[in-house]
Amino acid sequence: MQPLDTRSAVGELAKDLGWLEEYCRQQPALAAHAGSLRLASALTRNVVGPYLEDQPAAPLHVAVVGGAGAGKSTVVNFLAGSVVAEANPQAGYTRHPTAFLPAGPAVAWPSTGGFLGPLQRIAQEKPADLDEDVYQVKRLPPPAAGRADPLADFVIWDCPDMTTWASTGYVARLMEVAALADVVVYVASDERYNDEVPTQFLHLLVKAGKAVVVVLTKMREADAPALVAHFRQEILGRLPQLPDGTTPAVPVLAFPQLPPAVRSDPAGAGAKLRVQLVNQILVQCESEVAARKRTVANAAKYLAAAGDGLLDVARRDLAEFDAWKGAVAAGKAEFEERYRREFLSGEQFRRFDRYRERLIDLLELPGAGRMFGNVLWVLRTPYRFTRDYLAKLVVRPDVLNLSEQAVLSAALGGWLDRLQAEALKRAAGHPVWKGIAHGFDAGLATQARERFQQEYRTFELKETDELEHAGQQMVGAVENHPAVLYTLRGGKLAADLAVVVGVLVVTWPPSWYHLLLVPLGVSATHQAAEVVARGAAEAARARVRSRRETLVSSALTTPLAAWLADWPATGGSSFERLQQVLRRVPQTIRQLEEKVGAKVAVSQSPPVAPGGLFVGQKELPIA
Ligand SMILES: Nc1nc2c(ncn2[C@@H]2O[C@H](COP(=O)(O)OP(=O)(O)O)[C@@H](O)[C@H]2O)c(=O)[nH]1
Ligand SMILES: [Mg+2]
Repeated sequence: MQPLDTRSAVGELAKDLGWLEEYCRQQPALAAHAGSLRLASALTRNVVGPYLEDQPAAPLHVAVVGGAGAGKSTVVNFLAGSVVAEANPQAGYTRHPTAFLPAGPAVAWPSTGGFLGPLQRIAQEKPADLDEDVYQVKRLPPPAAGRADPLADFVIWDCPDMTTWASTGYVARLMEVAALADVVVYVASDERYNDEVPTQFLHLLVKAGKAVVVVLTKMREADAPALVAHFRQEILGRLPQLPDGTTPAVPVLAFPQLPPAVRSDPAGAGAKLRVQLVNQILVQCESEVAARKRTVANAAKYLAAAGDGLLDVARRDLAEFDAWKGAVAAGKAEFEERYRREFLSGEQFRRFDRYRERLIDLLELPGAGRMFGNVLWVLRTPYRFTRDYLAKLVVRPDVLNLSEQAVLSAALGGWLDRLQAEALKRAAGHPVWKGIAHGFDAGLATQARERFQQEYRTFELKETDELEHAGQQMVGAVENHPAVLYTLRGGKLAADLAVVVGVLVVTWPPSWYHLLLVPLGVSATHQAAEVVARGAAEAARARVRSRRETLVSSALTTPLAAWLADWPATGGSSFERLQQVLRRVPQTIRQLEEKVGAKVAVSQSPPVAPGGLFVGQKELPIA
């Protein structure tokens, strides 16, 4: 794979996961799922992408996360060694992440597309409650003379609170930074250490293979060991296994109630705690390259393992969409069947009789022949009377055939009622159906009827056209083909003459009653011509019926069914997109996982930079 392929694979995966995230956000019940989708796309963009594009490992990232008022900003200050983050008693105060860069040479930021998603870097200092898709960057003051900064190669992130999955804004921002992190410091206070949402978030981070350090805050000093033990058992005890089957080791530190003097002087009065915390981070990061490699490898493993679960919603929704489409299609078939049964089968298309009569007229001789024809016409008078009399006896009065429009609108009513009933029945089972049931409450059926009405107008024009066309075609087949016309006329004339001559020859010399055979004979030839014309009319009628069936389907039911089927998917193309996402995401994840695996394997033993990054820094001098 060329670098460009990597880039487009990363971009595509991130885009697909991002689309699915947006899609899930439309269903409030899926907020947490949307959050994990955001984490997945952010892992792709912020970790996998830069690694595969050979971005340098430095700086590593530490993200401080946790519930509202847990003490995150306070912990950030301990990591930084000075009071740099706004600690604020107001819950939910921090709305966007802030990155604290180490003092010293400028820190290189990855230059890959999609890094940190929509988050824009803001240059000016802003209060932490600015609720926009931004992140702030602040530079740490240089450490006091004679002291080294133990986290000189780390960016420390202060993050928005994790209190609810329902926020689209700051949860997404939090996920961007959490995904980026090589080490996550999870902060929980003694009174809220087992809150559900932060705990779910913690579990998610561990599943994603993040190195996590837990800091428990604000307990009484004497209660610290018990709380730590309790937390290990209750919260960490329920941690899921890692993708490789092991249970993650998560160190837990206690930051008991700190007097303001300690909080305001983390490098001095608070140094003991600071050393413990920094050491926990450093032991997770043997070297930059190794730490980043672990972050990336775990991210790829997580994506591969979680990919299926991440797509669950899509798969389920697609199945429900398919069920809805099935119901729409079944309704369409029923509609068409009803139209066939209640209208088409009984419809005579009377207009056709006119064309049939014209066809028979065409067979009459023009010009001088008309005289002969008139004679025959007179001769056939008794036949005509008898025929019309018999026809009256035989033909049943027209069965009351419902008008086409009445049948269509009844069939439409049936179709919509059935769909509504189905939606109501299944509404409790799945949001797709619930949405449809709501739609019916809000006038979906009326909308459908209006659309149908519009389509019906076009249909009406087309059906009149088609009927005329079929009739004219039938007559035209004779009228416009002189050869056919003269053959038929000639044939009929020949038959009539043959009858007359035949009667005369056979009965010569004819007596008056023999002559009666002449009108009988010419009536018979005429009857034969009528039978043929009737047959032609019937064939044309059958063609019109089948054409009409096609027309109902193409002009009325197919467009309406398409509209109904797509209705639950706002925008109209969600089915296709869901299908595409389902097909593409597992493939792309596999490709990227392979690529990460190969790259990690190649650089298995990285040379440690001279004067290794953390050498001699594992133990901080306690002031
Ligand atoms: N009494 C006491 N207050 C603390 C301690 N740690 C943090 N606080 C206060 O708790 C509030 C929330 O802390 P902060 O670090 O801003 O939490 P965040 O919302 O998670 O960033 C602030 O008013 C802090 O001053 C502590 O150990 N003891
Ligand atoms: Mg804070």
